[in-house]
Amino acid sequence: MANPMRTLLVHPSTLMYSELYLRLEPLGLERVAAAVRAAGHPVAMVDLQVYSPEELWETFERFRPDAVGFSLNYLANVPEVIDLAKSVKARRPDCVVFVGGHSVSFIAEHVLDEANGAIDVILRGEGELAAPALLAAARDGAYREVPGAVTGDGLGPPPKAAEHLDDVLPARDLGGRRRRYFIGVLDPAASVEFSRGCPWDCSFCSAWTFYGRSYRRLPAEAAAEDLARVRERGVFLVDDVAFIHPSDGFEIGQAIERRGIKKQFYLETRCDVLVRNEEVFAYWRRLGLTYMFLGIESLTSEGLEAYRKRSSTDVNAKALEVARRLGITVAINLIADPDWDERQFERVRRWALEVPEIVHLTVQTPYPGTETWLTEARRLTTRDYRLFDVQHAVLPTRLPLERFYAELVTTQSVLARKHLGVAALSETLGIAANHLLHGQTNFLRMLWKFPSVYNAKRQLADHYAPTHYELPEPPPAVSAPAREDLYVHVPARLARRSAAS
Ligand code: B12
Ligand code: SF4
Repeated sequence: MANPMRTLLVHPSTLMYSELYLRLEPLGLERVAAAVRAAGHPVAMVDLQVYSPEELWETFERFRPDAVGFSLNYLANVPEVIDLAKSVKARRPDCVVFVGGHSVSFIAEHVLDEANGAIDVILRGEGELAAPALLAAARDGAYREVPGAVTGDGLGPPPKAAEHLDDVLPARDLGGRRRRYFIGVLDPAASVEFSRGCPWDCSFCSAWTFYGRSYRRLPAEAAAEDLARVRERGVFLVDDVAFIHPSDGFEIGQAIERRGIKKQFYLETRCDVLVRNEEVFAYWRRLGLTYMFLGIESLTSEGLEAYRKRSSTDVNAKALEVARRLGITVAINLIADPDWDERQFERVRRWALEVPEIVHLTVQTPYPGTETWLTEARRLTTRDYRLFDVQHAVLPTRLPLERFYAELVTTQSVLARKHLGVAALSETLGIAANHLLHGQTNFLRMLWKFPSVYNAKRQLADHYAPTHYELPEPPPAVSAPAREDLYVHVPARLARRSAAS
């Protein structure tokens, strides 16, 4: 390699309100790190979820990078990343600063402007091909030739998706402090990706717009190879929707069995997929599938319709029956509509106490890259990035905001008490004691932190904190948004059509 670029990759710190339940390894950044390393560049990585800012700057001085790349999957992390980029430039103005990840891909030009010269390039879309291409171009500053690049001088060619997900496997060796990663009782937990993308098109979600409604998966042997490299017994599967095709689950499962790999798995899937493909989930139950997220989102048909969930309340109920029959612990997500009053919160509380599942409540939030950003964002009451974390209301609430948060927090604590309260206490303490024996305190800390994190006054006060960076002005509201405008990776069919015209 003629011009190796010493590259430091950085993940921002944990989101305040989710830190309670999880802290997961930065898998996307580890995949980018592997691709950069495979291209011959020396790489270091710092995850601010588990390292302090002081430790980041120590690594910066010791490693002396030529380039620093930040991961920006979550909108709420935008202010932190812009400030870090400014600190890098203040320390070393000639260092190339680049940023990539899910959320930043939808608002690249705006973030570039807000950073006021501290960010040289934003790479939209997947990073495995883009990051090495950027580093190859960096010495000459020829960023405009890099797929997905957005610079002060304009846009590069469209982003390119990796053809084979197994060309690189995540550089898990670069992180350190892996015992700090956990999700609920899976403590510690590693993250693994078997497939990428989602063919559905829910109106509140940007997973499908990012990947252009595509779906790819790792070959079974590569998936098993990656899993074999993971030391932790707990494994969180980051796939948008696990086992859409039963054959995917069976082939990967058999490859895992052949290697004698034994893990405890946590995954996320859709209710209709679980009902349709029960046999593959039953098989995975035998392989160690213990926990599952199901996005139910709404308890009413109108709600499901509005979110274009393409599922029904019947199918959702059946999915819960299937999971119960299989003995899989389910965490359900419901979306709290800012239009809710006390009655709807009460209805959710009653329902949640009737079902054995863990219930999470998140607040409906129009993110750039979603259809709701185009239909709802005009009504935003704030553009403060830090409030776009699905725990704050950024749309007008029917109840006075203070009352809305009081209801939200009451509901969150009812839901939490149900699982951490008297009935669940003996089981919870058993799990906690077992973790302590193994020196794992992440889960135990979570048990005590709840009241300080979920606090209606604190949530309200967040709205009055000084704002230094804001989301872009939303575009004029439309009732039927053009999908082509939303995609980061444009679906092949649309790309062919626009090339032909
Ligand atoms: C798995 C997942 C989770 C998991 C684990 C999250 C974690 N911390 O690891 C769980 C279920 C726990 C979770 C929780 C939440 N999530 Co989530 N999650 C995802 C999901 C489905 C996949 C992410 C993933 O790991 N992908 C696999 C890896 C390999 O891809 P990747 O990280 O995107 O990295 C690639 C690119 O982004 C890029 N890239 C990434 N970093 C960098 C850096 C550089 C320098 C470059 C060049 C490129 C680059 O290259 C990588 C390789 O191609 C995404 C949807 C999606 N499909 O992206 C939502 C998503 C990211 N989550 C979302 C949300 C809202 C949340 C929550 C806030 C929800 C909540 N209930 O509170 C929490 C917050 C979690 C937290 N950080 O504290 C939103 C983000 C919205 C936003 N605009 O901010 C998304 C987009 C889903 C959606 N609704 O549309 N999440
Ligand atoms: S919410 Fe789930 S099913 Fe719907 S588009 Fe997003 S990833 Fe796909």
